[in-house]
Amino acid sequence: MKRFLALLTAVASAIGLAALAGPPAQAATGCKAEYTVTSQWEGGFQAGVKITNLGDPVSGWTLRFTLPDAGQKVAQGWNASWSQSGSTVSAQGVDWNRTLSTGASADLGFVGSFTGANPAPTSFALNGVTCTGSVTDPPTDPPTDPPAAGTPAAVNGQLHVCGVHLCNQYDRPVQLRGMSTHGIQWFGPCYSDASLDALAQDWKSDLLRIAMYVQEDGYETDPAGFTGRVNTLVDMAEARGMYAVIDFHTLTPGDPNYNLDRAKTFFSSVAARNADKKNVIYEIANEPNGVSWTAVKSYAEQVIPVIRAADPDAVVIVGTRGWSSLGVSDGASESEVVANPVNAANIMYAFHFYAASHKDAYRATLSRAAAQLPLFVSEFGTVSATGGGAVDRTSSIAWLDLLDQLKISYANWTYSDADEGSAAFKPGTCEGADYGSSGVLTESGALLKSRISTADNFPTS
Ligand code: IDC
Repeated sequence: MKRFLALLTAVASAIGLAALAGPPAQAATGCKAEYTVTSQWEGGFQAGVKITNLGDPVSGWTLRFTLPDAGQKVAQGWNASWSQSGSTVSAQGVDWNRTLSTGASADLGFVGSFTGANPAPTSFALNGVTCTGSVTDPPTDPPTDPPAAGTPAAVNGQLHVCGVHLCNQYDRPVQLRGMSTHGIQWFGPCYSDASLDALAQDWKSDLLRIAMYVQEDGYETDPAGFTGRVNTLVDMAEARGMYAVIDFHTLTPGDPNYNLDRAKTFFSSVAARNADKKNVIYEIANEPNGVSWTAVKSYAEQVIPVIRAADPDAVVIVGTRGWSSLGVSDGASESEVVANPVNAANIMYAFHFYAASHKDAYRATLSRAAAQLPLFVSEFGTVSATGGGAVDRTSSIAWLDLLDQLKISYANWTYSDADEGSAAFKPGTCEGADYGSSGVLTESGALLKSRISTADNFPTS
């Protein structure tokens, strides 16, 4: 009877919902599974599985995974009802862990036997959704190499948003000036000790933006590998006293919700790992395009809580509609953001431009919007929006002067030797170790280096 009543209530509330709000929106899904063999002996082992729900809350779940070797068998488990069919193992949540809110974890385990090898299981799925979080031993504490005294990250410390500005540890507005990587899947050799030494010491850059493409042979092809590479670059920036902007470089498709589960998985991991560092800024979606502001806002309001759960005090940059043009490139304007801001604190909005394509109308938008919204120019180019063509010197200087005047932080596309006008180095530079001499710079690189390397004069009280 009790069960019948519960069923009736469920049916009634489903009908109620449908009648009130139309078909329910598809629930967000996503998960991370961490598998650890805690002990192993002749023919037997004990393993723990930590499962983290990165999607919407669930009130019941089944975890499935595959044991790769035919001789591997689950004998007895705990904190779930366990069963095995062929190589597929199922673990169903029990009374005390059946409900998992967003970001919540359940720890399960089992004792098993094996005959040949005992490889880690593969393809974890929670309620049928593959857990794209890495399947590894729990992460060890990251190395910390606190920035040396006098460097931008040491002087300014933990940043936060104050009014429409980015403020330092003395609650005073600061402007960070620096460079963006190109896609790290393509230009890995450009981000070496030598090149980052040049960026920190010769360029006196305040920040490195780490552009981790999600598609185009990026994150989606190797989540664990790209997460590790980003973390290494965060450490390399920290060791040189630079801020690191972790850019989840969505571009095509333009709707960031396409990558919602990946974003939750990625950011829960990098935010937990880097929570104690003071040099990290999270950029959750590079350039939304072909999508409404309400869709972008909805994405932001699902990803930001995942970051905050692990790293409560970091600044988060939210991409805007129309390739982060605050909507201008889609015929809209900043007013849709002002009227309907993301419901989260300590955030800034991205504004991107390419100086040869985007001129007075875009500068007017930035000037207007800067009075109402905290803005961060997390990407801009001196050339056309294709990333190529000639440097538009006049427009670039007008932009840089405006950003300085408004104290808006920026990262220039790109600190790389790509064969395109926006790159700072001539093609082939990253095959060598010389990033310092003037002969390796392009016109864009020379202009940016001259602008970025001037004294910062950050307030210290
Ligand atoms: C461009 C790169 C180019 C690459 C292309 C597609 O410069 O080498 O082939 O992406 O991946 C953006 C994007 C940024 C673009 C850049 C120039 O954020 O990924 O890089 N751009 O087109 N928005 C406006 C311009």
